[in-house]
Amino acid sequence: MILSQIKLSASIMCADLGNLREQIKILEQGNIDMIHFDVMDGHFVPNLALSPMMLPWLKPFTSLPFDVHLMVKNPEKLLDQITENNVEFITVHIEILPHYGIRLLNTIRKRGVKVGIAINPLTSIDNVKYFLDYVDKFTIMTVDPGFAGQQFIPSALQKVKYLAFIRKKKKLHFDIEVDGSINSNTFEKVLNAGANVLVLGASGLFNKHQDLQSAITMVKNEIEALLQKRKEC
Ligand code: S6P
Ligand code: MG
Repeated sequence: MILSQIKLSASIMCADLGNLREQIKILEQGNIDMIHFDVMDGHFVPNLALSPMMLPWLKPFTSLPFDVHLMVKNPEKLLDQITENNVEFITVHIEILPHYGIRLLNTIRKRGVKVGIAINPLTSIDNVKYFLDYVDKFTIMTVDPGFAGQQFIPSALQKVKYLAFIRKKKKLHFDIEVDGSINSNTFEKVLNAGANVLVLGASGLFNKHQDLQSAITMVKNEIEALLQKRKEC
């Protein structure tokens, strides 16, 4: 399976929230690679989403790794509550980092958690150069953070390409993730640009008209076919 080069991360803010444990079981049985757990504070983004309070109700019931995507102004206030649940990744936004960035990233890493940095559509990619040695994953936001169901922003592809270029040039190993409107219409674009982690949300996986199991199979077949096509070119 060439699909193993690509990791699929399920954005459970878009799942059936009344049956979250069951939904996560299905994701696990379908060999999805990661749970993407969106936290919003109503300040960094004009919306509220999942809370770290939910982690003890979910994390112990699955072996899937969790990536907590913090769309909040003050991530340090939530660190204890998140890391005591043994999550694998914490992803913070580059837009809040200038104030205390390296200290925050080091604190996350010291707690045995991998570090991700997310970059908004209107934020320049230039500053990533300061973070290359501290990061396990960059997340290029392909929509404005805060809401599901938005339109893909094509200019984000340039950022993915740039990261793929730097990673190769400097022989680094960070993951390049894309988050926002990742679905049948955009898989090929983001894969060709160099993304290797796809966040699947409302449009890519948790389609209300299809059961989750069939959606997983469909997505995997689609991506496998795209990778196969690319290999043959
Ligand atoms: C957006 C959030 C994302 C969403 C995902 C929704 O603020 O960070 O992780 O959950 O984008 O999926 P879709 O397909 O509706 O964009
Ligand atoms: Mg997200």
